[in-house]
Amino acid sequence: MKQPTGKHASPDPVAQTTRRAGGELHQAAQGDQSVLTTNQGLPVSDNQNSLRASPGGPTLLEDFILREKITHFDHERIPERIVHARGSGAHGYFELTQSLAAFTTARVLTEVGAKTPLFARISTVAGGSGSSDTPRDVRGFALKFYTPQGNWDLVGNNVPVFFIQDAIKFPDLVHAVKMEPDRGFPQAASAHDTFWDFISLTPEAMHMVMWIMSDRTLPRSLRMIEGFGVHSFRLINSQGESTFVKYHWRPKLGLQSTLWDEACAIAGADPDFHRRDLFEALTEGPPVEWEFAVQLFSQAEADAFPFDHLDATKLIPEELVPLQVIGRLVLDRWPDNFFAETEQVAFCPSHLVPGMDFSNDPLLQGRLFSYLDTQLSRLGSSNFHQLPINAPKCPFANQQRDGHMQMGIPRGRVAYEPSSLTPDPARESPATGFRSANAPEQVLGIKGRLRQTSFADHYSQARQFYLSQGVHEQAHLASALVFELSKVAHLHIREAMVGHLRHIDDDLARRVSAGLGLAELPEVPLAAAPVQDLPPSPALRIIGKTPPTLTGRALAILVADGSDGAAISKLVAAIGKAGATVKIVAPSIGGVQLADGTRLAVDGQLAGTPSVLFDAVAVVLSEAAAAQLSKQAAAQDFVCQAFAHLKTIAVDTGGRELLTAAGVNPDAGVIAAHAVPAFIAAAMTRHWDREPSLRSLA
Ligand code: HDE
Repeated sequence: MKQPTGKHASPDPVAQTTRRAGGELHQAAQGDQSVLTTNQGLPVSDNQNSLRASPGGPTLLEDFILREKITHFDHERIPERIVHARGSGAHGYFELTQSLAAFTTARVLTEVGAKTPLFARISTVAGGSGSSDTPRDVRGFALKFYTPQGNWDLVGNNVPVFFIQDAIKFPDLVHAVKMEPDRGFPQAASAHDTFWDFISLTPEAMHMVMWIMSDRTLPRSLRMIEGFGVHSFRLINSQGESTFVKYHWRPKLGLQSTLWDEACAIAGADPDFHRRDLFEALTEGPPVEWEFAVQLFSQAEADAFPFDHLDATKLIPEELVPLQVIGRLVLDRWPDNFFAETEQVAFCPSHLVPGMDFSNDPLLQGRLFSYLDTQLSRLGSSNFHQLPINAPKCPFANQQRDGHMQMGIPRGRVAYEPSSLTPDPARESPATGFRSANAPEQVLGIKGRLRQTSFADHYSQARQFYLSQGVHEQAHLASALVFELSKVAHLHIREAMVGHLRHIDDDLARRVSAGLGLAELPEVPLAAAPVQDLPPSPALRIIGKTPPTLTGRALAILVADGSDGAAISKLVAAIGKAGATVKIVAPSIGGVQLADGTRLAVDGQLAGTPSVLFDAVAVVLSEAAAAQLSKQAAAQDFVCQAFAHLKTIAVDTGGRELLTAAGVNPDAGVIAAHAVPAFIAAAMTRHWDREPSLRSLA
């Protein structure tokens, strides 16, 4: 008989014993699962009434079925993530289209055509797990690739830079942005004193400030954000040579954001806006896709950059090191269970595979410690890798044993290595195992709490970002700063921030100063390094970067009793053909009776389905309905807000009447409902030229 080996031959020890297809835990290990049981498999006869001493008497302690059920319920929650608590997950795969074999031995990056399964979690940062989806915030974009050589976690964000240069400042940053500890608010908002106090005293954050005040932090959909690995990593080839790499992923649906007041209104209308959008897209629509790209560069090239690429407050402009698209990242399946998968997934930047390595970025180095540590407290056991969502899908074997909630049953007497007592023990593999890069660097020096002088330039890339933006995006950024700093009670913090802006762009500083009503422009603070004039990088914009499209967007048609069914049908068909979804909105969810007497089903009731939830709207109303709706605030808001958010509006005669009642002066973005192709073409983008007439852009 073959000796047991101590190897965990199964990629998923849980699967062998308790998991059935679909990832669902057995309630009863075998047989008829239609019978309700306790966790011990005991069939339950009555799940409605607890065991009482008499009909009106006390409940008996003996009722172990009640106690098991309540006890399990009492322990259902685990600590939420200290940051990125609110997130949505999705399954998918990565398909390599261009081999990086010259640079790495990692199979996930060398086997063209191979589909590597992955799990993605996209999150906000500051808010708790129950906060809304659309605050102004960075989005985390974490990827777990289940590669044949082990799990590779690429734990990125939708912004390519970060607030700080050294991990030791991270707890301060997070404490500053989270709700203030004495009052417990604000939730999911950076617009408060402690955040801006910390930032105003942290000049290295200024580049990130430009990004978070831009529309990048107001995504229209999680399907329409970019992803960045942020740090420089290393790839190692079969000769042991190392190349630096930055990872990028770009949405096939294009980059798109909302406006600030639109994002605020969405939070009220649908706090789950992004989660619902992703859920609906993955359960009803085609898979969602990103182009996966890399920037590759050598140490010699890095030495010539006008900044230090190991400083996570810096990016490498695409114009300097072009992006090479090497694959497709596809999300195609909503998780079966939110807790088991999205909540329990545990990403760690230290999870990489042979052929990859870290760089000396001091922020990254700190992250290598933090994530494993946080999973231990969040998931409560060093066996968190055994959870189905975290377990590698390749074989894994070692002599680590025991611990809380050990779910496998390791066999045999040997739990050490090397051993002679097993014929087939798991051994290290010098040929295929992970090796740290043999990078051409000598780590010699005097130990100390150090920061390189090459990390001293805090303003040049902030200036480059601001000056790269178009006129509308610059205005949004200035308005965002005015909004946020207006929520700061302490004048000296507002002034200090405007002082920093003077290094970035004097016009920006003036606009924000005027918006805040400061008596005079504050002093310019000392800069640790001269501010460089770097060439603008158009790739940093949103507007204009994405070709106009309706694919993946959502439109609404506002109708009521007496609406023209033929006009509605033509619009619905054309919207569908353009790749967008369409929802019928009406005063009542019970449906409407069209002019021809037929009934039309309705997707949303007007008061609960405002136009902020859509990319463009059409209003098709009989004159009688228009007269009635013209007196309704919800109907007026529907068109007013669509107009204010620069959306295309199609109207028939009744719809035009509603516009007039709402005080909307039609412009080129208001199209006749019968001019369907013109409506579809116009709906593919916002009407930016409308904006100056609607809001004073600080
Ligand atoms: Fe994180 N970060 N982080 N972070 N981070 C966490 O890990 C941390 C940083 C990012 O969907 C925590 O599992 C430190 C940069 C994402 O589960 C924690 C530092 C970037 C997620 C942690 C950083 C990120 C996290 C909290 C500075 C972009 C959510 C819960 C050295 C490249 C992952 C957890 C998910 C989560 C620590 C900075 C991205 C506490 C110490 C830079 C997407 O471990």
